Formats: sequence, C-alpha cells, structure tokens
Amino acid sequence: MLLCTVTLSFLLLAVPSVMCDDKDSCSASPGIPGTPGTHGQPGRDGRDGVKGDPGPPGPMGPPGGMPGLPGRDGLVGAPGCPGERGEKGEPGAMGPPGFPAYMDEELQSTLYIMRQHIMQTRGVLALQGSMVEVGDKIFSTSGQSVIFEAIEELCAKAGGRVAVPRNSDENQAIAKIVTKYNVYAYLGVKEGSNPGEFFYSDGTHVNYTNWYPGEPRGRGKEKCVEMYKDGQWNDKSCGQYRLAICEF
Ligand code: MMA
Ligand code: CA
Repeated sequence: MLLCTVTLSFLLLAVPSVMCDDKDSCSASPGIPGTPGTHGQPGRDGRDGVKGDPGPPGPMGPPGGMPGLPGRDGLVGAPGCPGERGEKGEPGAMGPPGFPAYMDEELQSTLYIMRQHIMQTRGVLALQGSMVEVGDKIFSTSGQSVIFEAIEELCAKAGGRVAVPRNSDENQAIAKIVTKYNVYAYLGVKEGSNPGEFFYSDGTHVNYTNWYPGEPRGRGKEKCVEMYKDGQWNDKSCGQYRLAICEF
C-alpha cells in the first residue's frame, strides 16, 4: 500500500517537464524527481506466530508461603526385634466331659503299645549290664572313664545326674556296675569348705555314706568321692579318669 502511493505521486510531478516546439517530434529533458510522498498508513497486523518454548522456572518465592501437599509413602522398613514375652494368660474354660480312660479304646491300645516298648528297651539295657534298677531309680553307665566335671556334663545332657547312693540297696546297685566294668566310679557328692563335710549336688548334706576304713582323709585336698569295687568310698582328687555312672 505504501509503495503504490509513492509511484502515483512521481508520475503527476513529471508531467510539466515535457518540452514541445511545433515540430513532429518533441525533445524532452528528464524532469526533476518529485519529493517522496508521505508515509502511508501502517499495514494490518500479521497472523499469529507459532507458539514459543516454555520459559525457565521462575525464582523461588519468599518464605512463609503455604506448605506443599504431603509426599507419597516411603518403602516398607525391615521387621523390628521381637518384643518381650507377655504375661501368662488366664486358664481357659473347662472342655466338654470326655470318656473315662478305661472306656477309651484308642487310649488303652496306645498305653499297651507304650508299655511293651518300655519293657523291650529295659530288657536290652539290663542284659548289657549298663543299667540297674533300684526302686524308682535307674543307674546307668555310658562305659566311658572321664574326669568328674565331664561326668556331670554327660549326665546332665542325658537328663539325669551323677549317680549317688542314698541307701545300701542303691550302693549295691552302683557297686554292681563298678565291678562289671572293673573301673572305680565317681559319685555325685563333693566336699564343702569344711574338710570332711560332703554334700549332694542340690547342696544338702549327705545322710548315707559307706567310707572305706580311715576315709575320708584327704583333709580338704580331695574334693570328690570314688567308689571301689566292693562298694566302699574314698575321697579323691576330681581330675582322675573314673567310670561315668548317672542316675535317672
Ligand atoms: C591315695 C589316694 C587317697 C587315699 C589313699 C589311701 C595315697 O593316696 O587314693 O585318696 O585316701 O591312697 O591310702
Ligand atoms: Ca582319700
């Protein structure tokens, strides 16, 4: 539009400069170019350009703004240590009444089989001579000869204690094993701090003894007790190898 206006103004100004003097031809001299026209009106706005890239993030806002929303839950942690054992609960309510034991056929047959198995095992051990029964007690040996402490450990592991006679029947039963194995055995008694005073492993004072004449004469230097083959006792140092006999 601006270009159009300029061209038109130039043509109008050029007309007076044409020279003509009655001849067939006219000679003309170029006119003086006119002054440029005034600027036209500004054109219309062009079409919208393509959308630009997003700008960089803005500066951090001033402190004291609203806190953001809480983040997502983290991963599940490792399990913690077990807690302390709680107190024992109240006993439960009594169950419904059952059969009397003598009418319970299944229970009766289980008892019959168990009794049979116990009798068989007893027979095997008694035949080997490694076990002797006296009243409610059973004395038994592993056949090993070891120091006193090892016998204590061995018997405890088996669920028993070092054999110790509480009466002459029990003394005879242990003597039987000592004779059969032909090795003296340590008994489950030990001397206390007062020489000549002997105690059972539960700390009570001995109330049956069968000392060899003149024993104990270790005067506090022989803390353990051994049994000879005839069943008599002698106080002895604890580090000897003696037959391990336990009681159950
Ligand atoms: C050994 C030892 C003692 C015991 C005497 C008996 C020499 O020591 O076995 O315990 O009293 O023999 O003579
Ligand atoms: Ca002695």
